[in-house]
Amino acid sequence: MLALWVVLAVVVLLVLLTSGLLVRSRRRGATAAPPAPPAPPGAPPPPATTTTAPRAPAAPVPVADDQAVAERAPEAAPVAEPAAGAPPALRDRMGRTRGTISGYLRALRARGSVDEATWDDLEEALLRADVGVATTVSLLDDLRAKVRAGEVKGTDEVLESLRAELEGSLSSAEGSALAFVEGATNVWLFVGVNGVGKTTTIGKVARRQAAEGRSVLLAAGDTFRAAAGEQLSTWAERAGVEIVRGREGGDPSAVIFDAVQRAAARGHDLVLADTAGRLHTKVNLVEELKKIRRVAERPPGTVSEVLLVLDATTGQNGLAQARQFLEAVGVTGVVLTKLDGTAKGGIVVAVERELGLPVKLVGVGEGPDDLVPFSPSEFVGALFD
Ligand SMILES: Nc1nc2c(ncn2[C@@H]2O[C@H](COP(=O)(O)OP(=O)(O)O)[C@@H](O)[C@H]2O)c(=O)[nH]1
Ligand SMILES: [Mg+2]
Repeated sequence: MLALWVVLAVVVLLVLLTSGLLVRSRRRGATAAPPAPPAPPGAPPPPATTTTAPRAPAAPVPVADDQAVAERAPEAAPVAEPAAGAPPALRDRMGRTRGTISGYLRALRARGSVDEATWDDLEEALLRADVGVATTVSLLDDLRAKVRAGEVKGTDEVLESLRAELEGSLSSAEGSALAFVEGATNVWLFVGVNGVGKTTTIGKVARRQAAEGRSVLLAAGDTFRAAAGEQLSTWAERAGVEIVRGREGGDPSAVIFDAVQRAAARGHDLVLADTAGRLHTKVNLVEELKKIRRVAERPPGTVSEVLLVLDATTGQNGLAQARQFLEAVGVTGVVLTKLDGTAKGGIVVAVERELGLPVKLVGVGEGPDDLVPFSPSEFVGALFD
């Protein structure tokens, strides 16, 4: 009897042991990483990170105004993010603006005939998209005249004509690449009020320009806020480019001057200069920007772009702000940011027609690749299709 109990106990022990082992081995199987899926045919090789890394440090450059330039970073090669990817499609990021306009257009097409309600709806659609009163009135007056003259008939033709008119009024920007003088130390100045996206845009531009083979150096000309320098340093690291920074509250012109000298000495061909959007109340911002520009122009510096950064979500108010910068610093083009977050994308049209400036770049998100060259045909196509 005792022997039977012993045999039973051994059997139970064995069963328990083997089931425990099984459970453990199953668990191990479940936590192991699944095998990587095979790469799709024709997939690109993993991006190289070395293309955007800064050059090896050279001999130190004399600092022109040592009270202003307190820090330079990074001396050691930082680890850059993977090479810049393809920018997103403009139309995919314009969802809110497209939503505003397309409802009206669908209703108009369904009605077919052109009457007073057609003009009211068109006016409402354009105003809601923040094309602006002056531009809307002038666009629709031209269209009405064409309908009266019998040149344009029916809703489809009216919409086609409006589309052509809009595209035509934006054509100054089609293919307007950012200006760059070969063999020079180019400076691209970024100006605009606080919060519009200057620093973020510089980070995105740095990444793309570096990926295209230019040797980029960032100049932290917003010395008003300590956080602005930190933010630009982070972007410099992400893009794998050098940065010249100043002391908080230091002279921004001195930072730009030092950055240009350093770029020339080290063979960087493009300086992206950040500026403050607001200064200490005693200092006039426009006067400061004029000084920065003069300093940046001193040989070997060549200011080839002065980009006014505007926030699309501020709509018509942004235009009013913009005017104060225009003449003072000789703006060459506009970067319109946050087009992804607004239903008021029509501001692009107002910027071009009312400021007479080309929109060169459009910000469509907060990520490093969320910046696209502006294409009028793509923009207008996204509104109408
Ligand atoms: N959604 C969106 N946010 C943006 C874009 N560009 C900048 N921002 C955000 O806007 C805020 C202000 O940007 P910042 O570069 O600091 O503006 P700055 O004061 O002009 O330098 C930040 O939170 C950015 O992430 C854009 O194109 N889309
Ligand atoms: Mg900033």
